[in-house]
Amino acid sequence: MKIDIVSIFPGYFDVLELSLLGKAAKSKLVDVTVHDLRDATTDVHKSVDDTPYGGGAGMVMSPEPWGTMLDGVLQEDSWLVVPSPAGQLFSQSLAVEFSQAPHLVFACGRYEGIDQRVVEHYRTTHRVVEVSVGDYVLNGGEVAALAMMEATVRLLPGFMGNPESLVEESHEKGLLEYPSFTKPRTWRGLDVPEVLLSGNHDAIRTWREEQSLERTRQVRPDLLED
Ligand code: JEK
Repeated sequence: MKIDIVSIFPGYFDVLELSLLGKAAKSKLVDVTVHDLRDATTDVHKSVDDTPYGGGAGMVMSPEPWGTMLDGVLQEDSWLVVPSPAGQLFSQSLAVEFSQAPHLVFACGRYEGIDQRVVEHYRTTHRVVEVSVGDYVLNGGEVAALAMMEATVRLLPGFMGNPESLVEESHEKGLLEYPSFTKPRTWRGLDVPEVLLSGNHDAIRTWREEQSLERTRQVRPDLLED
């Protein structure tokens, strides 16, 4: 999979070298290129923003550098992903869809976001997705893009040789995960639940299912509706 990222803070993505994503890159599973939006500006000040039509606080990213940059980066088969607090909520199912795309382009805005005509324009030629990573406000799209990339790349066949846990994830189907334990058996007076030491795999499976269900009831009852 090829991933291109456009941002005025390309340094944000230096962490990709250290992360699991870096390992995926070294194993040729993904090929990530980061672009500085300011390289697509034409004025001496390399300006990328302007005041909003209609008034209001803050600045809006100008469409011109985005158009220049994206015309160069987008291919026929690219999906354009635009992190936005007003986007559809990112989810595991969207991560699965992204993992099946040949080319993802992340357009990371700053300030109050990108002139909406950029999305409107590329919708006529490409699959464009405006996505939010949660109901809170970030300062830009970079951290959101990192989260979406990590969720996507770990699903690629061959990533970290981990098909087993992916099968398990698809079994859990919308419930929170059960708690995990490792050695020692007793830590600061706290014991590992007896059933996990029993060797009774039916009992362990049942206990884990109950734990998942109970945790979901307590913390995320919305996941249990219907
Ligand atoms: C992309 C710029 C910053 C900050 C104004 C007024 C209520 C805020 C844009 N889950 C997510 N949260 N935030 C983002 C995100 C934030 C971004 C950009 C993504 C580009 N910003 C910013 C304030 C406002 N709004 C109405 C909400 C707009 C995000 C994702 N993905």
